[in-house]
Amino acid sequence: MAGLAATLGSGAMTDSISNIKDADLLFVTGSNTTEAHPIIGLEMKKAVRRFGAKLILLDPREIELADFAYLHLRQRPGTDVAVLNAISHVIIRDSLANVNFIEERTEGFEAFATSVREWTPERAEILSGVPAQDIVDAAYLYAHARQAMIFWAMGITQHTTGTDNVKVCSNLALLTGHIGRPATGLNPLRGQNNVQGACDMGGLPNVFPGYQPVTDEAIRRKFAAGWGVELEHLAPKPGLTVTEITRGVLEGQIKAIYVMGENPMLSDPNLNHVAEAFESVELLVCQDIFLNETAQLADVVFPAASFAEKSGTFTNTERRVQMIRPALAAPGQAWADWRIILALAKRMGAGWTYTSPADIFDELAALTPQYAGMNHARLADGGIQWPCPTVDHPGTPVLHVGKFTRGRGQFVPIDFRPPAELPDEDYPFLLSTGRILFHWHGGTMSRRSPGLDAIAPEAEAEIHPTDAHTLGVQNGELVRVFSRRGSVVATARVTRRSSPGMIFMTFHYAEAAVNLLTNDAVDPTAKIPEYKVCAVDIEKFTPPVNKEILNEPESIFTHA
Ligand SMILES: Nc1nc2c(c(=O)[nH]1)N[C@H]1C(S)=C(S)[C@@H](COP(=O)(O)OP(=O)(O)OC[C@H]3O[C@@H](n4cnc5c(=O)[nH]c(N)nc54)[C@H](O)[C@@H]3O)O[C@H]1N2
Ligand SMILES: Nc1nc2c(c(=O)[nH]1)N[C@H]1C(S)=C(S)[C@@H](COP(=O)(O)OP(=O)(O)OC[C@H]3O[C@@H](n4cnc5c(=O)[nH]c(N)nc54)[C@H](O)[C@@H]3O)O[C@H]1N2
Ligand SMILES: [Mo]
Repeated sequence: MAGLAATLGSGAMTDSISNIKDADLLFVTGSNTTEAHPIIGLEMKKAVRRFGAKLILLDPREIELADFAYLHLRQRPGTDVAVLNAISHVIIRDSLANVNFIEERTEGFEAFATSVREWTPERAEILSGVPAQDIVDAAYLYAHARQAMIFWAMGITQHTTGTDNVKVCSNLALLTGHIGRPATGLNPLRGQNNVQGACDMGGLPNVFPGYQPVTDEAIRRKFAAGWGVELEHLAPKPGLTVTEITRGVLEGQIKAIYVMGENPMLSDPNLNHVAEAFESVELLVCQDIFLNETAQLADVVFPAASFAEKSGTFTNTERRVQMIRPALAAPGQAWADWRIILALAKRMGAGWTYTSPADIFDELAALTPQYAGMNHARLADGGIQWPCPTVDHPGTPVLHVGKFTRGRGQFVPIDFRPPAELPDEDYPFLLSTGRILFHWHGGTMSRRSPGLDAIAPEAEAEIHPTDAHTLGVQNGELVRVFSRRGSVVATARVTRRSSPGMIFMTFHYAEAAVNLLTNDAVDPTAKIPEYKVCAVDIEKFTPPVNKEILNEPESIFTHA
């Protein structure tokens, strides 16, 4: 895998945040940008209000960006392939495609054009609920724009069709040539402050740093030499993903888990299943800045220092590598993560000699082409965007200029597949999960802030007024939401933000851990779980004693 596919796999923005103001069209889908990426959200608002950009929003919910949208397409969750194929259909049908770009820069157009021939806007409307005329309008707006940027986040990827969804976005950019120039491109907004960096460092089961595949013997030789280890110690077989590890424990394949800065006991899907695995694994080691729900089950806990207490680099969503420096001393026995790992490696007999994060970075840069021209001394003067191949290279604000890394951009025909579990007679509502501005994931950090907890103190279930009326539920009353896998109690928030038949909840509240409900079906390629669609039912709830006790399993999910 090379080039565009690898970039999409690595999921970095192909363009830069500072170029957003220069776009005349923003296509945002599956990203609640003003809540989850508020700084980028500000740039989008500025582009629309101050610089006259048009915003197309493809999102099932009436999020804040809807107020800024020229066109808001509200699809049924899980029907993005239908809508985006239909937009491509109109672009080809009405001769809006960028023929020169397709000829010079792409391949696979004919097969792709054939694949979307049947995807009329009318057919997409039946599946998605988006009016056919809105699909036509979106096609014209996107194709006619001079500079159009596509943005997406978890609303696109957290599906069993996540990879397909990303590919249909890519087809759209190739069809119109909206890539490889400033203020265009495919711009996945990465989630955590350093998830981009973690992936760049090889924090994935199938690659070494820089997305270099473990299956390639030449690559393995290079890393064996660079790391000073025997070739046979570098496994040629890709490892397991998170959901596969959970299953691996239950099937007896996995004996030990070492968790660093993650809280799977709240963030993984189908928590009852996860709990079974984490309770039964022979050895569980957790390295975290707090004793989170997962660490509470651990045999060994290593206290780590937080971002504000250590030095190193974070790489953000636009591929910018930036230095962090300690502003505070780490409390108690907490150490920077690299020191903990180094100490452990030494006890296990590894001859590691690293003396600082700068030292580790130099080894990384020597083996990772995208980072080759960077070092801590250079980064001290400001962040640099990869690829940065040499020490005098300024970094790369826009990817794929003039040529795709892989050569030609590949069109990929994609057929529609429905989500793994849809509402039925027994579980008639569709549950979608995500975030609000005020909290962070399982709340391990944000719920320790009295200010944030005062603003958003309790778990809510967003429900449409029509459904609330049918169920006899008033705004602010308690409801029980339950799926085939579990049950939680939350406060009803009666609002038109979600459509009839849909419930939206966050996963920020341990006492109403929404992942007790979610489905652990995953995308076959990316292995990302389908957090955005599962079937639930909902009923009014009268608390007998204490609502916290009803969320199972009580001992683990009650927030400390
Ligand atoms: N305040 C805050 N900010 C955060 C985080 C946090 O926990 N709190 N977490 C960070 C992390 S790790 C991440 S990954 C990002 C996530 O950032 P986002 O992905 O923007 O956040 P989500 O709330 O998961 O929801 C994404 C959007 O997808 C929409 N959606 C739901 N179903 C579908 C669908 O089928 N198709 C489409 N196209 N859209 C759909 C939802 O309505 C929502 O607007 O946020 C980061 N920023
Ligand atoms: N239902 C549902 N579930 C989801 C999602 C969804 O949209 N819906 N989104 C998914 C997504 S995109 C994500 S990214 C995951 C997030 O899931 P997690 O990553 O499991 O969630 P966090 O709460 O961010 O956990 C981070 C942990 O890192 C610790 N930590 C913070 N800083 C440091 C540090 O410097 N060193 C160490 N060692 N530890 C540190 C924190 O204390 C915390 O315990 O959740 C996923 N789960
Ligand atoms: Mo994320």
